[in-house]
Amino acid sequence: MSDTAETRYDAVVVGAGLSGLYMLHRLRESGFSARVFEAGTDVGGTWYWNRYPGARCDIESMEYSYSFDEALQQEWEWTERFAGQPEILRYIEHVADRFDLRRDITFETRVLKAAFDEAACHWRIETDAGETVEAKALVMATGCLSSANLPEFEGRDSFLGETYHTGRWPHDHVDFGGKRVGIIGTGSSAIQAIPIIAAESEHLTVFQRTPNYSVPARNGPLDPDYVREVKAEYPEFRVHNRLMPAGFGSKGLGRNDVSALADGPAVREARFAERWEHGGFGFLGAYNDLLFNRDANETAADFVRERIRDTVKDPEVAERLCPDNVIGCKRICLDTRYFETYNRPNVELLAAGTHPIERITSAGVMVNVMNPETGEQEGSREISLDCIVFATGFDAMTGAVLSVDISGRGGRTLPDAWSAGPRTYLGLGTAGFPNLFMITGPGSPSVLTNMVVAIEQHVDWIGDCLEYLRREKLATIEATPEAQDAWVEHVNSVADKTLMPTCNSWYLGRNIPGKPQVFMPLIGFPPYAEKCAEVAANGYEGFVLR
Ligand code: N01
Repeated sequence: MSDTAETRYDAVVVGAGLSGLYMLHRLRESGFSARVFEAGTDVGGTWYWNRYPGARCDIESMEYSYSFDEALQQEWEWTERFAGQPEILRYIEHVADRFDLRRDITFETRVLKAAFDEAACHWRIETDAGETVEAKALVMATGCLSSANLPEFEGRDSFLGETYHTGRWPHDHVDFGGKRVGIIGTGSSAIQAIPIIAAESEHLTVFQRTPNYSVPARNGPLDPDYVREVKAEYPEFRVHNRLMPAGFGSKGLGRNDVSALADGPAVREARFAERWEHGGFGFLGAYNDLLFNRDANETAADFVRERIRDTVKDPEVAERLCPDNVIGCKRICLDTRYFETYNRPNVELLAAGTHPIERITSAGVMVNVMNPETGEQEGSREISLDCIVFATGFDAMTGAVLSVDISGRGGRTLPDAWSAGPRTYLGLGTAGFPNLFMITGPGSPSVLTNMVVAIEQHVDWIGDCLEYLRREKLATIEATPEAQDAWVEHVNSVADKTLMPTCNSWYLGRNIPGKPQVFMPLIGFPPYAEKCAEVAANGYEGFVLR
């Protein structure tokens, strides 16, 4: 085993997205040696891979950015209320340049394997470039939505046309002009891509398994007065956002702290309409019980269904687009003229109720044609296509972590430790895997929070923890099984008080056949951040330090 400065690091970080980049910066600031491995050719993570037409953030740009450096947040000029992918990527590249981060990042290199060496108390990490390095700490900055889900449709690989996955979009421009395009899926990615692909292509067929709720983003140029106002007190603005349940929105419409059932229909309609016009996630803040009470939830769901019926001219198509599940139990989508797109003559919606996908053929997609009254199959129809876009989402929250062959104490593998679903303490560590840290791991608020806020809180916690180990001359930190069991229980009990576990969402792993079904993110950022701070202040309570 080599012991050179080049191959031993205080920390190895996997991933150079928003979390890996800030982790590297923080490690350097604390005087640690660090190396980052990144599969892509450059920085950006989510915003590097998801270049599909229309890709845009659903958190406002003044909030979806780093707060750790005042000069950075003052100098960067966002142009739109919700930034598009190219602008976010430019921002991340700017951060990489500004803090000279690339020199410690090895691009186009995947970490294949990481094994904890108990005798030496370090991780041994192997890459697909044939390199092996050692590190005291291993930080998985692999993102929550980065392992693309490409379902095993029968005949998938026989299709002779072009295929794309929204989460693995090519870097070169994809020209849909004059082409017949099919898109599978109607989640956030599809809802953003569909209006643009419809406008560019000759014909677009949308294959919808489950209709989704979407509210208008109302994106537009940022108001310079608003930018000035935020920048005049950026640090305070960040503090206020961190105190919001999901880490954003302190200058928004806020949450109306009454039950939806306390207002009569006319007042309720006006409240929902105000938020619908305002645009963005604030819609679900119209009342305080929309995610807790089924009847309250139904009032918001009804409002959105009515807007779909107002917008889509063909009543049958409108009905196919109306979801009947709980609004907000899947991540709500933000759109720009999504439902309007179904009024175009070159767009067809095939819903699984009447036209489920049977298989993919060399020429397109074969659907079964079902009788809507009897549910009996009446025949099949082949949709001829030049391109298929898979907007089929991700193996969320665990997919990327588990794609690395990680083994901890006694050679136990992570897939074995997580065979019944992910088990973590605070979403930061997992029992049996010393000095393994996850940024925005399962069991932390992560995807239910403004991701940049969640990332900064985790990176700072990990940075402080590594400084503590160094100061106290400790070799390892590891979650205790008891603290972990109690934490998993806590995450589930918080979710069970809400309507969020009630549908087939990726929060529960239900989008991936065979994946254990566990509600993975923790609801509520501020109490979580407080708990993490308390754990650290109490000498890392719930962890064993050796
Ligand atoms: O993925 P999804 P996504 N046969 O899993 C369908 C974030 N994000 O990439 O609902 C047929 O939501 C699936 O159908 P169903 C955001 O957090 C943010 O769109 O499972 N269909 C669904 O319609 C988001 O939630 C932004 O029945 C199949 C779709 O594919 C998350 O990323 C933008 C299928 C997948 O939807 C994921 O969004 C984009 C099958 N076998 C993404 N398998 C913004 O910031 C799956 N589907 C705005």
